[in-house]
Amino acid sequence: MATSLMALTASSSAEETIDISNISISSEAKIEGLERVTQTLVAPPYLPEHNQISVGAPKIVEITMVIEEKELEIASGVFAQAMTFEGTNPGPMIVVHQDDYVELTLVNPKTNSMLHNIDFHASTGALGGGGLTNVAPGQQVKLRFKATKPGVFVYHCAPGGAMIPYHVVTGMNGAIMILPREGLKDDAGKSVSYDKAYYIGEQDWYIPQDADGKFKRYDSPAAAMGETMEIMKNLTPTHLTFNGKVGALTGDKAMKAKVGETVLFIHSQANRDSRVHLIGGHGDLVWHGGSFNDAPATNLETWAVAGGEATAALYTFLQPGLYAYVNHNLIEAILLGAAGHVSVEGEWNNDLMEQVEKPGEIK
Ligand SMILES: [Cu+2]
Repeated sequence: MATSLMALTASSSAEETIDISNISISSEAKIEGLERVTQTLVAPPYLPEHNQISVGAPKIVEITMVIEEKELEIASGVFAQAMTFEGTNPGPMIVVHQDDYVELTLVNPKTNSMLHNIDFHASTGALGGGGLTNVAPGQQVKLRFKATKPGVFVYHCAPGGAMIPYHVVTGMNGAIMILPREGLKDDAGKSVSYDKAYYIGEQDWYIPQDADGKFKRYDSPAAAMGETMEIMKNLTPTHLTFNGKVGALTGDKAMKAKVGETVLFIHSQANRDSRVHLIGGHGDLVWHGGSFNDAPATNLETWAVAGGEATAALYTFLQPGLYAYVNHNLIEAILLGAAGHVSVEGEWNNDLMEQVEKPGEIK
């Protein structure tokens, strides 16, 4: 096993490493005198502490992410040999403002078995930083990129060859939000803000089954790889999760809001198309493809999330109760797991909806 793993990591590393020794540098980073701040990452669905409108000049935002290969229970009694940023699926949301610099230290502890890296869809430069961040177990690397485009964007591991889809669908992806310096604007260009924000990372999983249909459990990502790849090629996931486990955002783990509160929902899918629907609510403002420079669409019922992108939707809750937040392929939501809940407190408004007669005998 050790030999085949070495071969896999060695070949994937060789394919994707960028040789920058022959590239002449035309412009140095303009970071002289910029304030450095450290962002403490938190586990999804929460976002790190941040200002919606930037304060002062652009900053260098220092972030550390530790890669963790770990077994995750993705549904009751179903286990995946997952690969993660910071131990969670999805990885943590990063939040900065346009023109800030993101300075990421990526750590691959020696307890891991594989080579990893990170490709930021938000960044500009070959392979999104993937070629400059290859780290073997026991190494760390530091990458800085300028956040030039405002929006929400996926980041993911992409260590080369077949390892790219394997690392992405075993959990190694997340998202970054780059806010416009003056904050978000509605379709008419008027400033809007949110009372709270949630990050939902949708993940497709491909878990092999034994002859009796029981989901198999493996000792390491390398041991799981061959059979998992065979299931992956069918393009039919066995499980779809919001935030790493079927039911991670339902019941007492539901997202919470109050009547009158405006909530920003950021949804990412690094590999596969999805379609978000809030049952009982709407997307008041939806930034298609996550681009904050475009005017948001208004009053949508369902919004598409293409594989490899994040989207953002703003909704002000007007009624209390339990809202289901789903991938509106309802087979994927109900049978495979792509569903969460938003539990909303407050007073019911009969003007918007009322049960005029209770269920009773047909008259
Ligand atoms: Cu990886």
